Amino acid sequence: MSEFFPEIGKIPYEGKDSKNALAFKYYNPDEIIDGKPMREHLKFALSWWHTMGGDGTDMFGVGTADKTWGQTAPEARAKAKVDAAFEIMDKLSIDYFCFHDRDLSPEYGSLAETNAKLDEIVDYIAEKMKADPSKKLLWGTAKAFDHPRYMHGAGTSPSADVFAYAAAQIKKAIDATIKLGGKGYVFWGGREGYETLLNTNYGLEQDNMARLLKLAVKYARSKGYDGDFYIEPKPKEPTKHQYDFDAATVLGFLKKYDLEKDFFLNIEANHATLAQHTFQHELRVARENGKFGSIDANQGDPLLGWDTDQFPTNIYDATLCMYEVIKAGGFTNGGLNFDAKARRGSFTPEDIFLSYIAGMDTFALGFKAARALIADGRLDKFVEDRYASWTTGIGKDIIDGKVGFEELEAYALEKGEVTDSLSSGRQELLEAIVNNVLFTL
Ligand code: XLS
Ligand code: CA
Ligand code: CA
Repeated sequence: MSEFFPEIGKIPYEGKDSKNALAFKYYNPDEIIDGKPMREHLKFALSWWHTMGGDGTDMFGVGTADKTWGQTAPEARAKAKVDAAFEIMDKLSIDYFCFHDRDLSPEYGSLAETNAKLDEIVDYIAEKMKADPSKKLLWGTAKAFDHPRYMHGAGTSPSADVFAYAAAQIKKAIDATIKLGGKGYVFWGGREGYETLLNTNYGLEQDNMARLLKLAVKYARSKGYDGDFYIEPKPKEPTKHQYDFDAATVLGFLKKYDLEKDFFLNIEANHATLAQHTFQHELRVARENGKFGSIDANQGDPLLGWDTDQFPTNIYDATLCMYEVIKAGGFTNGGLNFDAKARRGSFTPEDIFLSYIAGMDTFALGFKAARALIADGRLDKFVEDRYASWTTGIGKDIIDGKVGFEELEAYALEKGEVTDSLSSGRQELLEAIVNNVLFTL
């Protein structure tokens, strides 16, 4: 089979002194760290939608990059996409991919025809995976938001017919995920939200969303699926108010509807910042609640209030992200999906590789920096000392449930003013320690 990128070979790891644009400076896939190769710690994934389909189209202009893969007929293009994707993954040493059903194969005249054509592509991918078992599916999902039928939502549509259609589509996407051995299935809100409460039955929409998720779990488990389900929080865009606003909102939803057993969170960096949180905040909320699942690695632009899905190049954020991942015990079923696209002006085939190299090197460096921060120990020690009052005396009694308000009042009356029990939060020192560790790597 002829190559799509004959001018680009397998991207080598050349180390930080290399000036070769088409080489990794920090990502050394086979470097063994704590007994396993870096590729298994990071579990990088290619996003089918941006990489294989995203041509730079935006609200102000047509595409700038050619993502036709040399084919005009949809069936042939879908197959060529598979071949090109496997070539990209291979050349970049990426082991995983993620898809929406309609990224793999578009809609045709009827649902039955669309499903049949999707089956053909899924079979084709399964064959490729059989020939090269190093390529794996990280997660699958359904594009239940782009067609006009989903203009008012899918699971939260006012139309029960639309709900049924979405369920049928998701059923098929779950089948594809299972067939390709995926260990994750993502629900990102899409158009599950509202534009105005004046026309919205908020309570029914939330109940129906939960109904859809329960039906999905029931179906997938009945087919032997033992992977995770993820919800991917996002506060806005496309709707003004997305129901899965942020990690904390989703946790409340999962609890209310008794969905905690099956669902974890897929945290996207750009969605965190749109919710006015840091990426690390969202990861911390997920981890502290035992719900850390997977990551969509990208970054937004602090000057823009929309989802720019840029390739991540911010080492500081990547470091604090990997710090949370390591503290969460690393990835199990999840991984690092590059839900990211090269800028519209970065339109050449080579830019696909250059942007992934930038993102992968950023996370490899972030991983090493996070490990160094933990090994350095100063941050952890500081936090431990800061909360030392909870390990003995009255703090321990509170935690052990040994005291009530009366005892606490007696303690406070006896103790007198307590301002002196506080010590400095030392934020500047801690930020300097992070810099110190980062720049001595
Ligand atoms: C959009 C989301 C989407 C999900 C998958 O903002 O990031 O791409 O990751 O549906
Ligand atoms: Ca995403
Ligand atoms: Ca996004």
